[in-house]
Amino acid sequence: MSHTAPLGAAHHAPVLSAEVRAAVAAHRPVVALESTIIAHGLPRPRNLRVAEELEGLVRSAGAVPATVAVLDGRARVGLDKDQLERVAQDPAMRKLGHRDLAPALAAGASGATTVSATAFLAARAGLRVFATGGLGGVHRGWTETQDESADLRLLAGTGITVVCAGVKSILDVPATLQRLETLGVGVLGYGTDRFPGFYLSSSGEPVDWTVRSPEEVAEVMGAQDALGGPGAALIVANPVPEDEQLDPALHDPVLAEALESCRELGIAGQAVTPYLLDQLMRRTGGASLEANLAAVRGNVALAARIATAWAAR
Ligand code: PSU
Ligand code: MN
Repeated sequence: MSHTAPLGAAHHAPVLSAEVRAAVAAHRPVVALESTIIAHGLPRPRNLRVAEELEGLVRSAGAVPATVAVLDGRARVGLDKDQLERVAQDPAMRKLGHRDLAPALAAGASGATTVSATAFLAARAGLRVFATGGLGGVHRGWTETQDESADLRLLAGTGITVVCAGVKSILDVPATLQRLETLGVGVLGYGTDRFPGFYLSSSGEPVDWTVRSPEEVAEVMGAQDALGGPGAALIVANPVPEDEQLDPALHDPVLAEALESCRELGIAGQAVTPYLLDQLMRRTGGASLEANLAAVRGNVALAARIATAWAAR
């Protein structure tokens, strides 16, 4: 390393893949993708096919995918084929929120990044658009557990546009929307005036702002930049199409059973969300998985169009 390189722990800086680095430098559209959904939110071996499919969706829309993960103590933005395979297949991949990044880098550990860690690393790498399934948020029973996903606080201080199907329906959705308001995170309904419900097209809660095209989202991003001030995320809440949603009549009773079982087993902390998603999948005979995948696909495709509209400005 030359003496002009940054002193200290330069080897802990995020590593952009060559493709992502070139795209960022040339202001071409890039979409950040998280890896926790791959490693901990979807069953093997389908998760690898989904990871590849999502990257393919971004590419076919003319943008560059940047899946984010930590491998052997390196934070990576943009993975090659082998690295993506490892995220999907290695059972030792940890679940890393933003606060876990420094210890993971220092320990040389490997892990998948949640929304909080992905949004942080993607923004550091200069990316503006990020797609996921459903955000974390305030869990039901918050008064007992104080379980609120670190996603919310991180998004409050990170200037990135997150395309999602709302927040996971296993959460207390009205409380999460209230927290987003308090934290100053903007919420745009994409083609809807109802906040989407992750597996369901609508959570029944209203949203204050509706946009109808990627160009409109880019306009909001531009206005946010022009205003200046502390960066906060912009949430583009994109509903799963009604004909691909989970049957709403199935959702509520099955979720109640899953929550009960989670309580009985005393599952807490980072394990709660993967446990509930898995329980819903089992108790709906796989139907929740299909709805989750439909939501993610729609979000990734929309994120690619938003990144393209943003790059064209
Ligand atoms: N969206 C999905 N499936 C997932 C997640 C999002 O469709 O598994 C992940 C994201 O990584 C999100 C995390 O940040 O779930 C939330 O976990 P927690 O509630 O422990 O913060
Ligand atoms: Mn939590």
